[in-house]
Amino acid sequence: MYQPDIETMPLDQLRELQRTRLRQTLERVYQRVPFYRKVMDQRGLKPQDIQSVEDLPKLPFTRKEDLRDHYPYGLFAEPADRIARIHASSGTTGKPTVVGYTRRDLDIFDEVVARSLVCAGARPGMKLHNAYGYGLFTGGLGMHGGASRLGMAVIPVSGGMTERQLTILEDFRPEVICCTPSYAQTLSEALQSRGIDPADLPVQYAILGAEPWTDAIRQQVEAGLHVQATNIYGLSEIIGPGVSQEAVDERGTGSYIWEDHFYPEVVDRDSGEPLPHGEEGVLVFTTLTKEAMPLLRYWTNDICRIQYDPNGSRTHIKMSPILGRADDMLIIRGVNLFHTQVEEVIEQMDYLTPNYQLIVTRRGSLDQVEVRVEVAAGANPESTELRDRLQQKIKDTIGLSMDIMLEQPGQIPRSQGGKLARVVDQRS
Ligand code: DLL
Repeated sequence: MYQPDIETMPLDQLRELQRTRLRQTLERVYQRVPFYRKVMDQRGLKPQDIQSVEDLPKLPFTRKEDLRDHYPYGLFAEPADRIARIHASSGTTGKPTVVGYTRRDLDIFDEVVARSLVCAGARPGMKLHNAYGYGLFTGGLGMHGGASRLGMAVIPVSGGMTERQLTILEDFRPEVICCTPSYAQTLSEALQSRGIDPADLPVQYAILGAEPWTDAIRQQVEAGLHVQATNIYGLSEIIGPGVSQEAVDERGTGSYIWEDHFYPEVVDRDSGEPLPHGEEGVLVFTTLTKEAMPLLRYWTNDICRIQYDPNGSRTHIKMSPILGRADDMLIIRGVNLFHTQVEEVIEQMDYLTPNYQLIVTRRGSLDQVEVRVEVAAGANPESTELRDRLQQKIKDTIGLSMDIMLEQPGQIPRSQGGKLARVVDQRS
C-alpha cells in the first residue's frame, strides 16, 4: 500500500474526513464560483445546509453542458495566476471540456496515481512503459506524475508507433506498462506476430483504462503480454486517471474509488434518485479536495454499481467495471444495448476472439445490429455452426437477434494507440 493509513481508514473516520472536506469545498465554491452560488441561491441553500455527504442529494447535478456553457474558465475557483496546468477532453461536438489544476491539485493527482500504481502491483525502482497519449488528454501526464512520485523510472512512450513500442518493451525492459485495453490487445498481437515470447519480457503488470473493457480482453491481454492486468478509471473533469483502481490480488471484484478525494454516488439514470449500493446506475462524483475546479455531484454518464467489499484489502468503496456511457447506449428495437454486453457473450464462446465491432444500420423502420467478430487462429470463419451458436447465445442473453459475420484474424480495426470505437452507427 502507498498510504496505508488512508487506504484502510475505518469507515466512520473516512466519513468524518469527507464531511470536513465537503464543507470546505462548499464554502469555497459558494464564495468563488458564481455558477454554484446561483445554483444554491435558487434552491435557498447555504453551504451550512449541507452538513455531510448524506445531504448531497439536496444539490442538483453538475453536467457536461454546464462546463461547456462556462467555457473555458467559467467554473474555475482560482485566479489565473494560481493555475498550474490545463487539460481538456475532446468533446464529440464543438469545443473541448477544459479542466484546470493548481499546484496542490497536481500534487493530489500524483498522490492518487501513485496509490493506484501500487495497488496494481508497481513498486518504487520499477520502470513504467507509459503508452497513454501525452497532451491535452490526462492519461499520459497523469500516469507520468504518479509514477515519478512513487519513485519509478518513467519511459514516456505515448501512444502509437507499435513497432517502436515493441522495441522499447524488449530493450528497455519495463516491469509495468499502462495503455488503453484495446491498445494492449494491439500490442499483444504484435508481439505474437513478431514471434516474441511474452514470457521472455520482464513486464509483469498492465494498468488499463480510459475505455470500457471486460474479462474477455483481460484474458487475451494477460496471456498475450504475460502480465497481470488491472483496471484504472478516471475522467478529466474529476482529475484524470486514478479516481479508482483495481487491486492486483483482487482482480474481478471491482476498483477502489479513492473516496478521501472523490465522493461517489450512483443514481437512477432517469429520475436522478440516489440508488442503494449494488444497484446499477449513473456514477456521480463530488470532488472533496480540488482547488482549481471543484465539482459538486458531477454526472459522469458512466453506468456502473458501487459496493463495499468486506473482504477487500482497502476500506474504500469499489466500483464495478463500466458497462458503458449512458450516451453511448444503443436502443435497438426497444432494447438497451451496450457493446460490452456483446463482449461478455463472446468471452463465453470458444473459437472467438474479443476483436469485434458492432455495425448498426436501419432497415426500413427497424434497427439492425451486425456483430463482426474474428475467429481464433485455426478456427473456421465459414462455420455456420459457430455463427448460429453465437447468434443464439446473444439472443438468449441480451434478448436481441443480431446478424453475425465471422471474420478471419486481422479483419477488425485495431487501436492505433488510444481509445477504440467498437460501434459503427450507420443510421443517418
Ligand atoms: O480517459 C482518463 C483516463 C486516462 C482514465 C487513462 C484511465 C486511464 P477522459 O478522456 O476525460 O479521461 O475520459 C473519461 O473515459 O467518463 C469513461 O467513460 C471512460 N473511462 C475512463 N476510464 C475507464 C475505465 C480519461 N477504466 C471517460 N473503464 C470516462 C471504462 C473508462 N471507461
